[in-house]
Parts: sequence; C-alpha cells; structure tokens
Amino acid sequence: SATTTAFIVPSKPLAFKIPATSSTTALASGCPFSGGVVLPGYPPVKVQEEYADALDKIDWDEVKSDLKSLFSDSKDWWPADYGHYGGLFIRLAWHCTGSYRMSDGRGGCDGGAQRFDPERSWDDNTNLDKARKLLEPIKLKHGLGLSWGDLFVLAGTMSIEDMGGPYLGFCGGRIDMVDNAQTRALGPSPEQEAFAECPVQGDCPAPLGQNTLGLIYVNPEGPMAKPDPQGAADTIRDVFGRMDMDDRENVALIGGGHTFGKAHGASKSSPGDYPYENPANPWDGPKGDGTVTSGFEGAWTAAPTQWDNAYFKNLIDYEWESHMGPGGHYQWRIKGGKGPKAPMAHGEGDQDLMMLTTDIGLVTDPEYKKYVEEFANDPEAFAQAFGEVWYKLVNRDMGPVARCVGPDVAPAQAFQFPLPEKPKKLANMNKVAKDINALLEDSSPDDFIRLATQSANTYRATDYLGGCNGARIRHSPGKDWPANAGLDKTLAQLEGIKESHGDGLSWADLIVLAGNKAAEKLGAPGLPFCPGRTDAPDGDGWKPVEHFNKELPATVKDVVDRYQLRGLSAKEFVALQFPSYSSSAALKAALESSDTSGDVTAEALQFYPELRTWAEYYVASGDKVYGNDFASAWTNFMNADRFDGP
Ligand code: HEB
Repeated sequence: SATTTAFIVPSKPLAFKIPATSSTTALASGCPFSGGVVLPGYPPVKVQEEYADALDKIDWDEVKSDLKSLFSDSKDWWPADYGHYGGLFIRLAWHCTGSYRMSDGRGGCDGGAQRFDPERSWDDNTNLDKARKLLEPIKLKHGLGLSWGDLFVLAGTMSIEDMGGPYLGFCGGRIDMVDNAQTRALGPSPEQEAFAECPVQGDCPAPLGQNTLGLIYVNPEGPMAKPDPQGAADTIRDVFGRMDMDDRENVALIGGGHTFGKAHGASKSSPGDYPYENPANPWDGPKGDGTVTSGFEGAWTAAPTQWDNAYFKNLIDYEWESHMGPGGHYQWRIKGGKGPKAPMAHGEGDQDLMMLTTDIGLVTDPEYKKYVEEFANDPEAFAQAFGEVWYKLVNRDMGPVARCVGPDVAPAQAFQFPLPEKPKKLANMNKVAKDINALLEDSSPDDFIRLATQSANTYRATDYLGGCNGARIRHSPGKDWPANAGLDKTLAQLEGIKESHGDGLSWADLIVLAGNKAAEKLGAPGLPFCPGRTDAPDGDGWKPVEHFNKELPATVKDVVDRYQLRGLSAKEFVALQFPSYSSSAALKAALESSDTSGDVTAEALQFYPELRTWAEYYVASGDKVYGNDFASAWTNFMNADRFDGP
C-alpha cells in the first residue's frame, strides 16, 4: 500500500495455538492468551481458530503414509529423478525454512511463505512449483488443519527418513499466510533498492539473511560467480551465521542435503518464465534428463536416493578440478575422470559426479575440513549431527517447544531455550499482590513498570523468542544491556517478597505482577493476572534478541521497527504509553509540545502518522477509553510469550 516503506515490515501474529474455547476460559482466569491479534499476511482470528480446531483432528499417520506413497509415484508431467521425489522435497523444505534470519526472526517456513511472490519467483526456487503441485492432493485431502508450512517441512523430513537418513521428529503447528505482506521483507523489493538495504548484489549485509537477493543463501558457483572455494567457504560462514549455524552445523547440513538428489543443468536452455510472469505455467522448460533448474549438472554421490556419508568421502578421496559445465556455469569434477559415477536420473547409463564451488569450499577451509574428515570417518556422528541440525533448521522460527503440535515432537532442543516445569503449587497471588502494594507505598511505581516493560519488550512475534517468561532479565546478557541499567536495584527491592513466598512464586510472575500493581497505582483500571511463569537458569534465551534490545531506541524508525517486531499494533503501542502520559490531557500536551528533544517515543507519537492517529484518538475519546485500552494492550503484551497454557 501507499504507506509502506522499507522499515514498516509487519511481523507475524502471536501464536494462535490455544484454540478459541480454551482462550475463553483463560480470559475468565486472567489469562487472555493471544490469538486476538491479527497482523498483515495472516487470516482473521475466526479463521485461525478454525485452523486450530482442524489441526487437532489431523491424522498424522495417514499424512505420513500418503507422503511415502507419493515419493515413488512418478508423474509424467514431472518424472521423479531415480524414481524418487525425495531430493526435490528436501530442497523444497530447505528453501522454505532457510530464509530464516536471526537479525529480526523473519523468514522461515511458518506461514508457507514460499507460495507467494516475490519469494516463489526467486531464481533459487526454480521448479519448486512442481514440488508444491505434487503435494497438492495431500493438502486438499487433509484440509484446513494441514498447513502448507507443515506439509513442506514434513515432506522434506519424511523424504530423509524414507531414504534411510536420521529422523528426530516433527514439530507441527505452522499457520499459513494469506498474502505476501511477510515475504516482501525478504526481497527483492523496490524499497530495498530505494533504501539501499542491498547496494551490491552478491554482497548484501545483515539484516538480510542472504548475500544475494533471490538466493536462499550464497552463490553456488562461488562469490560473484567466481570458482573460488575459500571465498565460498567464507561467505557460507558469514551468511549461515546469520541463521545461527556454526561451522560443524554448516558442514553437516550442506553435506547431509547434498547426499540426496542432483543438480539440473543439462544444457543452456532456459528453465522458462517466472511464476510472476506466467502463474499458470511457470518454468515450462525441458523435463527428465534434460531438466534445467540451477544450470549446474550432476549428482554428488553414486547413490543419490540413499543415506550414506559418501559426500564426505568423495570430497576427501579425490582430487577435484573446476570446469565449465553443460549449463554454462563453473562446477567441479574428479580429475582424470576417475572415481565413482552416478546413474542417470532417467535414461540408461551413468554420469560423472559433481561438486559445486561451495561444496569444494568445505575441504578447502581448514576449519570446515576437520568436520568433513570427522563425518567421512564416523557415519554415526554424521547421522546424529545432521538429524539435529535439520530439526533446528526447520523449526528455528517456531519458537519454544510448547508451540509444537503432533505426536512426533522431539524433546526440547537447546535452540528452543526450554524453561523449567511449573511448580506443583503456586503461591497465593492475592497475598503477593498485597505485599507489592505495601512496597509501592514508599517506592516509585515507574521502576516496576520499567522492569516489567523491559522484560516483555524482548518478545518478538516473528520467531516467538524473548519475553518475560523465564525472567531472563536477571541474567547476562540481558542484565548487562545499557537499556537495562539500574534495573538490578529494582529487582533487589523485590527480593524480600520473592523469598517470603518460596518456590511457588517465580521471579517472572513477580516481575509482571509488580508491573501490574504499579500501573494500577498510576491510575490504570484493575489488571488481570495470569500466573504460572517459571525462571530460566540462565539468560541464553535472550542472546538471539539482543540486537533490538541492548540499547534504547535512538530514532523514530527504531521505535517503529521495535513495536512491530513485538507484534503490537500501532493502537496498542500508543495505549501502552499510559504510564508516561496517564491522562488524555497529558497525551494532548505531548502532541503539542515543541520540545521532544531526547525523547524518541514522544517524537514518534508526534511525527509518525500511524501512531499520531491513535494518540489523537485517545485525546478525543477521553480517559476511560484510553485506560481500558491500556489495560487490554498491557495484558496482551505481558502474556504474548505464554505458550504454556494457563
Ligand atoms: Fe543444495 C540441490 C546449491 C545447501 C539440499 N543445491 C542444489 C542445487 C544447487 C544447490 C545449485 C541444484 C538445484 C537444481 O535442481 O538444479 N545448496 C546449494 C548451495 C548451498 C546448498 C549453494 C549452500 C552452500 N542444499 C543445501 C542444504 C541442503 C540442500 C543446506 C539441505 C539440508 N540441494 C539440496 C538437495 C538438492 C539440492 C536435496 C537436490 C534437489 C533435487 O534432487 O532436485
């Protein structure tokens, strides 16, 4: 729309997982679970609730067996390489999930975003329309509860399992987007050009997750299409790092993926039109052994539909040389025509094995080479490492394990930052509230509001990380962030209350309840409270969200970026200013003030029209509306990260 600029990128909705019925009960007990929030790109709440109900009824065993039958059910319109679609589906799932970026939690397969332009027309996604079309009968058979996002991920995961690879489990519960409001952020877009997010294609910086718009990560041919393996290794380290992957994970992930399937570039013919040009018949190029997808040609191993560690052995056992492949791109072959061959994907005979410059980078870079050797010598270590890193890849944008649905959910993994179990018996929260009120008689409510706000502020709706639950504000890195300076003193003030109520009172609950009582003291209406948070043993869960929380916002753009990332609407954000401007008269004065110097939130209220609109609304509608809207925005905000149920 006309109001869209590069930094106004909407975020995903808050988790909807708790269905309509239980959220009604939750409200009664003071636990207003999210689901009332609808952000751009997602269907209305009512529809999300229908999805959630349908999800409960999915027969996952049947979905899995339908997938297994499809893998070897080759269709004339897109015949399966080697008689198995596994390679194609693994690539589909990897490209859907691999758009995830740590910088702001955007991207990933939650939402099934790859169905929309511009993402579906990325050069890297050539011919993935065929993979989606193959899956369509299963999607239609199982209906609303089976989201495209879940289906893509499950198809890739079951393909690995079906070809003999590791299976750690499946975390379902993705909800499909209904338009491209989210995918636009991943580019390419006119805004990115206008705002120079990526001044040089092939060298795009973070926050972008890739170094070339239109690719998932890096150029397979090497940086700027030069066959430079060390350069390729360096770019892999950089851009896979933006997905929070380390050296060993990179080697396991890339090697595990290229254990399967092949690259398609038998000739220089064009793959055909892009989906945005020809939605009904995109990429209508040659099929079978003539298929052109990426323009590289060949398989990595001699048995491309079978799990093994041959990818690593091949890298080590043979000397590789670069040459110009049939599709007109640099690729690599075994020197002197020696070594194993792969069967043809369709006809008779066989063909030379190949490697991409990025694959060769893994034996060129000394750090990567250590892991190539490890996996070549120890197949079990490889299976373990790949199983784990695949699960991390596909579920990284799903947030805490509590959001996972289905019978095969793996035990909580480190990347999900699991929280301890809830105490069997909660403290008496009315008594805790009394103690807090007593404390507030001679201390400043502002400090307690700031403590609760700074805890809640870390939550981001894009990948469901951060938030109050866990009370990570007590630990590094959060407690050391300049934005949190002085909050140790506020925490210390609460210590007596924490001690006197024992294990039934978590720090996280105490921080939120103290924030509630402080806001009430400033004139807010009675605020509902939903207990049951627990305390993390360390602050690691906040490491991924440090970027947006370490410093206070310095510009209006920062203010806007952050409230959107948190999943707040403009209206909620303005209502949340109540503790600073606790009457509509005070808000009016803030809008009229000629001196906002140093106060970026005040500046944002004045100069960012989407916020000013709501400030004007509260000036006009008066204190009661303003106070009530604060109460509901605050309650949403404090509970945004509660996926654990009441
Ligand atoms: Fe890959 C394929 C590149 C990573 C999985 N790959 C491929 C190709 C290329 C690539 C070029 C071809 C395509 C066509 O068809 O033509 N990759 C690449 C790069 C990287 C990668 C550059 C970074 C370094 N992958 C990866 C990963 C994974 C994968 C990580 C997972 C895990 N791939 C894959 C598969 C395949 C591929 C499975 C096959 C497909 C078929 O078969 O179809």
